[in-house]
Amino acid sequence: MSPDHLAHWGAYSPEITHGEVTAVRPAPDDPCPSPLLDNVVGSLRHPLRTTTPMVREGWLRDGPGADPRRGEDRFVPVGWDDVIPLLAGELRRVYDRSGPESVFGGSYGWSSAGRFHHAQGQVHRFLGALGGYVASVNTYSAGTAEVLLPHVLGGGATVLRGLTSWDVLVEHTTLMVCVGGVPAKNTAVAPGGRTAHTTGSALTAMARRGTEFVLVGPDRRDLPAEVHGRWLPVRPGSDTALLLALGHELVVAGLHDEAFLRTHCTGADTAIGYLLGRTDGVPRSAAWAAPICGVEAGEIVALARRMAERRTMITVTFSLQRAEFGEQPVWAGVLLAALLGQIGLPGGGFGHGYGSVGDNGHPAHTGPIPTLPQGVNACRTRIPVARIADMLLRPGGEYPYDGATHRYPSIELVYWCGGNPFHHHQDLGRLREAWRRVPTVVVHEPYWTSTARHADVVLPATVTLERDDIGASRTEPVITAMRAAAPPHAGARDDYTIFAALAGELGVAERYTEGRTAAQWLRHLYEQWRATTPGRPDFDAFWAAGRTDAPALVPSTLLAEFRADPTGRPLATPSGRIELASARIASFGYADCPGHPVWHEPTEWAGSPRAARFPLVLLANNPATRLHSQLDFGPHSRGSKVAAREPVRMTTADAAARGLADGDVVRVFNDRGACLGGVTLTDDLLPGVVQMSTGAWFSPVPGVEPVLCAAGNVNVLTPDVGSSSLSQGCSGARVLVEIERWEGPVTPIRSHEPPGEA
Ligand SMILES: Nc1nc2c(c(=O)[nH]1)N[C@H]1C(S)=C(S)[C@@H](COP(=O)(O)OP(=O)(O)OC[C@H]3O[C@@H](n4cnc5c(=O)[nH]c(N)nc54)[C@H](O)[C@@H]3O)O[C@H]1N2
Ligand SMILES: Nc1nc2c(c(=O)[nH]1)N[C@H]1C(S)=C(S)[C@@H](COP(=O)(O)OP(=O)(O)OC[C@H]3O[C@@H](n4cnc5c(=O)[nH]c(N)nc54)[C@H](O)[C@@H]3O)O[C@H]1N2
Ligand SMILES: [Mo]
Repeated sequence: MSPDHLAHWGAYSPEITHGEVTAVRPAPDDPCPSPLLDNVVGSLRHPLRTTTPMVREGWLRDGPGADPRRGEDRFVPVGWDDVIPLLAGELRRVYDRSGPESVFGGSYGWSSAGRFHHAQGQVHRFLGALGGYVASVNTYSAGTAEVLLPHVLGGGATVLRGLTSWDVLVEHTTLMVCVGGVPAKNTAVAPGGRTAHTTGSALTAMARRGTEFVLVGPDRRDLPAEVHGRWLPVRPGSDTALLLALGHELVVAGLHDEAFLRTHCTGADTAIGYLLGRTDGVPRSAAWAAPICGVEAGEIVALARRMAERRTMITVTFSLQRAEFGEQPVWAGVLLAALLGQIGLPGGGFGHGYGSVGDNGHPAHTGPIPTLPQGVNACRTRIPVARIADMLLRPGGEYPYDGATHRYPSIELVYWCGGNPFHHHQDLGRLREAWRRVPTVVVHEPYWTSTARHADVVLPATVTLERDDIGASRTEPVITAMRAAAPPHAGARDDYTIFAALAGELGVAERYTEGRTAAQWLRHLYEQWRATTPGRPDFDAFWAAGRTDAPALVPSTLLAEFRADPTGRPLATPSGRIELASARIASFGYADCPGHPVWHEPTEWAGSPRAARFPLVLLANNPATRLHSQLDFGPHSRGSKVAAREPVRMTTADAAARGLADGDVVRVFNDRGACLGGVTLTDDLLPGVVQMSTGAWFSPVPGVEPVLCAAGNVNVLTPDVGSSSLSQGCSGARVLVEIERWEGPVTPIRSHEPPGEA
């Protein structure tokens, strides 16, 4: 039987007893179903569900305004009939007084699978119908590369969307150098969900056919043991130095492909000049890189030679660019692959994020899939997504971004739907301060997340199992009829239904709904799609069958075509070629991102002055046991906790040096804040490196400054600085910390209970 539901972490069929999920059956053809499915059990009637509209007591009593109580205040239940006119009145007030440029509707977040009930799309449509809103651009995932790569390899389609397919790698790649690994945990997840998780089997097929793997990185767990990779344990943040040194070695040994550099690249002389130290007298040699990276020079030389002998794919994970100077490891990876002359050869070259997400490197459809039209946004003001706290703290302030100077708007109302900034943003103590300056914050949420707790108006949203929807995604062979499996919990309503009621109150119903109910929209979106995709059954037949075929999946051939005919099929860069040095980026004059790949010592790394106070490098990466913060209370996520806190993996030596043992509760801290975690000992990490995943629900202990999170949310520690002036991306991947035993009282985790009611 085909699965009848989709989550970002896979397709499944739920077993529901008395309105609650008691078990899940993964899609029968999924070779590697994700353990994250278990988190769905018990999630429908969980005590952390929002049940009725809630308004913050201080906001209700004193009206909109900056308020230090936001996040600590109690909530007042307000019925739907009262909350809709109340909120509509506030929206009208803000739009009339200050216009669309005072409403922030970026609303970044993964929300849930499903093409119609896509929370972010719905809020965009709604605010668009009201006249527009300040939007955000780029992602927390790959925001730095999203700005860099169009300059280097051409628009997003080239590398972020068009990786060489895994089956080509299985056939042709003889060496895969995995900078940041190909972490199996990450491939559980793909936007929109997949019915089959196939990245793991592709990796093992490669290993079986004799592909050699090298893991470059601080955590051995980042490459599945089955591929028997060699571990080159480089210090976090030093990868650029390694990649440059590998390139240097190719050049001095004469192993670089001069013809390819001449015919397919521009700026090779500048980049090579830097490698050789022609302008500053510092050759980026193996001997130069060895002490930076913490690996032997001989190892670097040997790896460079091996790469030149083999059909080599270099992959760099997204995490490397989620950091200060995050452009550099990506650009240096492209430079190295270009020096090898293998870009566009089957199974060779450069890939960004193989293994970062489960759909990367899989054929995708080029034809349309059913999609909710997001409407028009008449407001042109946008911010780079991770600059939210800066925007709220510095209205009218200027900032550089991708070659221009921009100005932050002055925000009076924040509307969030389908995301959790109090999970995803950095330096949460700073975000909390910024957030308290906004006059009004509105959040739709199925659960009492930390963002919901920091809102003034909280509207309870349904979850996917409570509504009909259409499931489809980029690399999925099928379109799925996602049928509702349970009634909405308590007073929860669909985002669409909520916005339709508000739109009615505000006189824009027709613009938002186009006169359709949610059920009519599903039929409309499907039929509209069917008109472009012949041979598919009508909506009723599709709904009865439970699925239909998506458009054909096509492997990407863009770089192969460019290789075959660089003038006839140029890249979408200024020169039409691979830009190893970019005249355009150089013309921006950014010291933190000059016109070619360079090594810059980051602020947050083991070799920096900060390390004297905070000597451990914390990898603050995406969690193995959930998607971000979603369902952190679910059985699989909860089962991973140590003493109910987020686990902190550390080596036996680093623990012993601090008198710590497995299972101890510790305080992980720096000058931005602290969080509590539970020690897990491991031998898979480089000494001096610790790892703690994102996504534990922010649980600030009242009255403690700087912020102390009892649950273990690492984003109280991470720096809220743009990756560079070019991209202004998220820098949350790594941070310096110190760890000590927690001697304080057993601090309750308040985020595991709903907030207080007035
Ligand atoms: N330090 C550090 N920080 C990071 C990262 C890191 O590696 N390190 N990773 C970053 C990355 S890559 C990302 S993508 C972000 C992820 O950040 P987010 O995408 O914001 O995280 P989620 O926990 O997925 O939040 C989605 C929210 O939507 C809610 N939701 C689900 N379905 C619906 C719905 O139908 N309607 C409504 N209204 N709400 C719904 C969920 O309950 C959940 O609270 O985090 C980033 N933050
Ligand atoms: N299970 C699960 N899977 C997910 C997600 C999730 O929340 N849960 N989130 C999804 C999303 S939105 C995204 S964007 C992707 C993110 O994909 P990535 O950004 O690739 O994932 P991360 O886990 O943050 O980082 C991958 C690995 O990089 C290593 N690393 C960190 N810093 C360095 C460094 O300086 N050098 C080297 N060499 N390695 C380093 C870490 O050990 C880490 O395990 O994951 C997706 N997959
Ligand atoms: Mo992401």
